[in-house]
Amino acid sequence: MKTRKCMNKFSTGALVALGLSIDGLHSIAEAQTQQEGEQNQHAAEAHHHHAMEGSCGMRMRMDMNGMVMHENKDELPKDCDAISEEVNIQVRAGVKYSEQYPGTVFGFDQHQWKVQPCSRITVEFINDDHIRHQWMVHGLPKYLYPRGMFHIEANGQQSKTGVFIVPSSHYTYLVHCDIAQHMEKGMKAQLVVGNGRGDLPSIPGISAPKFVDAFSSSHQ
Ligand SMILES: [Cu+2]
Repeated sequence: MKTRKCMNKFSTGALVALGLSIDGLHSIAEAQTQQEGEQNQHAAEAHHHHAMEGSCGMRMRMDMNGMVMHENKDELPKDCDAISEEVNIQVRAGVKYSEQYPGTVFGFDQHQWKVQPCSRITVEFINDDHIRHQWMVHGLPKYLYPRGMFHIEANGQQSKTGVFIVPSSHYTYLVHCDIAQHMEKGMKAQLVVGNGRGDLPSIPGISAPKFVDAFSSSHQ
């Protein structure tokens, strides 16, 4: 299937390449602005620019604000008879949210969300920094979400909104930013569906790290 083949390209490393593509969109847009007033001889480039938005099929859309990947607004997980509840989540990302958690540099303004099984979740992801951040969920059923992932990425000081539906199982899903070192430095959270399945380690404000740093402040 063409769409799936396209999706499979988006490994973690490819996201960096995607970032470059987003930068590319900016430069194309700037180029188009400069060309305004000229004759329409650059229509081909305009068309090219348009084609880059959402060029990987219906499961991914991208523009200069960021992207949403593997969105699912209406396909029910097979273990759900209906949508149980509509959940709206607003998440902010930025270095300022790390301040209250020693040892972190990046952060979300919340690190845990609790929802009912089979809920449909609309996530508005707002990036307060000047760098890219992501809100990425792992462990979703792969027949609905390629590689079990739902992913929103917001470019610097932009926001992006996406929708997905969780299955009926009680489970604790990892949510993080996959940009290098952002999770390790605090951008780690959990989505608890139903009763969940225990807290994940190293969630700021929620759980202790699995392997605690053995630093000592005293000199001996
Ligand atoms: Cu980040």
